[in-house]
Amino acid sequence: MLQSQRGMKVLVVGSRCVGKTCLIKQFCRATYSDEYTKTMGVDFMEKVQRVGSEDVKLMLWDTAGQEGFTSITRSYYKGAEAAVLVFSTTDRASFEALPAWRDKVLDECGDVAMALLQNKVDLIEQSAVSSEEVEAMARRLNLCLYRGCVREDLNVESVFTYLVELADKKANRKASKYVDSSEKPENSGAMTPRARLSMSESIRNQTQQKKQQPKKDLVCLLM
Ligand SMILES: Nc1nc2c(ncn2[C@@H]2O[C@H](COP(=O)(O)OP(=O)(O)OP(=O)(O)O)[C@@H](O)[C@H]2O)c(=O)[nH]1
Ligand SMILES: [Mg+2]
Repeated sequence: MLQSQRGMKVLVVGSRCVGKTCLIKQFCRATYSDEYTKTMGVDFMEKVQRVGSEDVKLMLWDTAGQEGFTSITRSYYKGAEAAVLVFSTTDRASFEALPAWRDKVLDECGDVAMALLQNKVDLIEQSAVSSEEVEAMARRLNLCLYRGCVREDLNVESVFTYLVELADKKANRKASKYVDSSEKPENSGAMTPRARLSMSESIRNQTQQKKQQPKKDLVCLLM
């Protein structure tokens, strides 16, 4: 029997020349080039990724960092369930722009799964930001930080796997809230068996999620 495959739209955002297009090409096609061709407008690629026991079709949306966060159209962000915020080790401005990119995603998509990717760690000798600053930024934005290198394919797949798992957790949390509010019988102290079942499932999910949730101020540093 044919099973429908789950799709997930993931945004790749960040300033110009930080490696967004390379990241997507490395992940989807296992190719990399040192040549820089700036992205014009918006582009996207797909990849089916196994996460746990499920295949998820990731649709990775790429855009021109040069356009900045003001001019990018709403349609680019519409329906996204996750976003990776990329900056470059050698470009301080791309690091300082992170809060604005995070706010743009929040404004357009709401509280979707997000992660920070510090790219080009192969150029750490020419770093424009200290590791303390980067960790402080991740803490401030309350986002998981990946230090990666698209060129060497370091932490490319893991950042996307993390995002899918986080997006799932967020979706489960939303679903359990919905079940809670819709299944409780109105004007009655008694509960239907279905409502009771949903309720206990919801409580079980929430307890499990609490156990899995990192502490608020925790920065996951993944090398
Ligand atoms: N040293 C090094 N260079 C990288 C790495 N990742 C990407 N680059 C280089 O950085 C430059 C910019 O990469 P792109 O992927 O085109 O950057 P972008 O963020 O898509 O840029 P825009 O499309 O202008 O927004 C290219 O010359 C890449 O080869 C990396 O991990 N290490
Ligand atoms: Mg690009």
